[in-house]
Amino acid sequence: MSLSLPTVNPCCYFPCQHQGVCVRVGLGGYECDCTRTGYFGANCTSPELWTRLHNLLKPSPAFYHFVLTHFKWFWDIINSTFIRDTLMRLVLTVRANLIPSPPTYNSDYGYISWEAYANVSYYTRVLPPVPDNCPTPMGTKGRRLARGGWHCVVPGVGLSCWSSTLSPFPAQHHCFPPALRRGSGVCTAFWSRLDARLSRQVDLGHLYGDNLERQHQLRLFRDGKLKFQEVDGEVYPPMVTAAPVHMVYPSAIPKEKQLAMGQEVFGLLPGLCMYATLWLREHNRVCDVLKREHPTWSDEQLFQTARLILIGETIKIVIEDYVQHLSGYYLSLKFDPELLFGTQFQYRNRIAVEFNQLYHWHGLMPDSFIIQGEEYSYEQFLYNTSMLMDYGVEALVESFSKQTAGRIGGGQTINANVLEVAIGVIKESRQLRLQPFNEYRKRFGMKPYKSFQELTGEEEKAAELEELYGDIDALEFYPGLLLEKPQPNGIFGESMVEIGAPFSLKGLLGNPICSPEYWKPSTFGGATGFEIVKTASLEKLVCLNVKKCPYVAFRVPDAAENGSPRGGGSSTEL
Ligand code: ISF
Repeated sequence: MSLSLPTVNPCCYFPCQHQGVCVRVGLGGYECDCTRTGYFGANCTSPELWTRLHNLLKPSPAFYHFVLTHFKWFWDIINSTFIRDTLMRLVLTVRANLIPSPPTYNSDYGYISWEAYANVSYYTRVLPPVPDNCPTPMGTKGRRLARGGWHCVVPGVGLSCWSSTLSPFPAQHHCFPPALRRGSGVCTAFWSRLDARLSRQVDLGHLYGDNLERQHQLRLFRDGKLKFQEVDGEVYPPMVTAAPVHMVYPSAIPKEKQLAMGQEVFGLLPGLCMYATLWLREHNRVCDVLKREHPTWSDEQLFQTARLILIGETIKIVIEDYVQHLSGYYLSLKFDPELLFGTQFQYRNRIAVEFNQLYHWHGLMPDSFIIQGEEYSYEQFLYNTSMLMDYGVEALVESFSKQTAGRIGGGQTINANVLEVAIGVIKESRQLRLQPFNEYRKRFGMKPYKSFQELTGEEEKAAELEELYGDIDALEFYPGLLLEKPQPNGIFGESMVEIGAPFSLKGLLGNPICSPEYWKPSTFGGATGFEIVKTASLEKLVCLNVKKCPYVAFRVPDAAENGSPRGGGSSTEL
């Protein structure tokens, strides 16, 4: 590589391919460490023999995505054979192998260090930061100064597609590491508290709180149950006056109207309060089941065992309902930790900056919320404290299940009310010096895009992006994910799946309950509890906890009838 300026860090060029590690040597030199990459040569570009063979046989992501989302008759057969297990094992191992475990870098350490390993208050990261003092913000490519005005490049029209508004809520983290440099912020999702500092696991912190003091305030200390209140014969989370925990609400809302939930920001959206209510009812229901079987058990043992059961249920639902829906696959996904028992798999997890960035799916939020035919604006919906109990869980579940969500891929409009969040993600990525989108494409086994046209599949946005970035290799991570052309009938592009799936699956199966030591009936209070975990579903979560079972799905009913988006017809653009 010719380097005219001896002061430029050669690693700014990202010279090392195939996961080779770039190390600066001497004044202007570098070395690529190609150990165990399957490649050799100065830049790890020459494949070893078996790598060459492997590459020849390896199907492209586009190919297997096509196969997995077409030929329903074929998959209907596969799903009833042992091949389903074999494929699921393959999916899990191939995806999990893309995540470094133990974790490697963080935003302060672009090289392996004990500090980065041991300091769990940081998000980890898969790719090290762009080195300091590179010629351009993205290394050596693109413009010297990133231009502002992000809303200009998240254009596009209309909402579309087939996800119900029941699905955005899981993806809402609502929390954004404020001005915390180096991304050590706290983040929460419906199914996992994405908190790099604490458990880094699906631990249902949104239900139980993220520390013992909060948990104790939320507990009834009777029969393992959580505190609750009854309104019109229905169970809801208690008010803050009865369970004194800090909740984030506008100051105008008095404590008597604030619901107390494990996650302090859940008051923001009635959809989150609805999920909190469902899981609260489920916890107390499971406690009743356990108490019947184990009348001698203490409150503590009932509580702890119920919590493990709920964690198991959550993972089951996330894989077999939520990810199944997002993937659009005809292969029937399976949550079965035993699939991994014969393989090498590490039961640990740490949340990565990249996962946190990628999971800001605010594009799924609709423009307004239709509850029982009544339209609510964001202003009426956010921090609406009466909606949950006025309508009840059934009506909310049914309404969210039937309303079409927005779309993520293809640069669709992000609703103005959540646009600030998207802008915040990009600002954070700059502060954290995230590597370019194309470097992530390569890291996760995809070919880098050669042009903006190839990325977006059209001309107009491509030209706009060309103007802004100057070079496809300078495109940033999050904008790349949002602007990539969606896969046929999908809600997002190839990269979101190829990069998101490894983080997602590693986080789900890396849970201790999936380890051989934990995954047995006794952990869950016996065969009954184990069975609850193994047979959990979104529908059961709802229907066992309401009086009249509503329509419940991550998929809007229309799309289900059309067979869209799983192959066949094209998705409906509204
Ligand atoms: S991405 C995602 C779920 C959560 C995130 I973040 C998916 O889109 C996803 C899609 C497919 C699969 C997994 C996750 C499947 C199982 C696969 O690994 O291909």
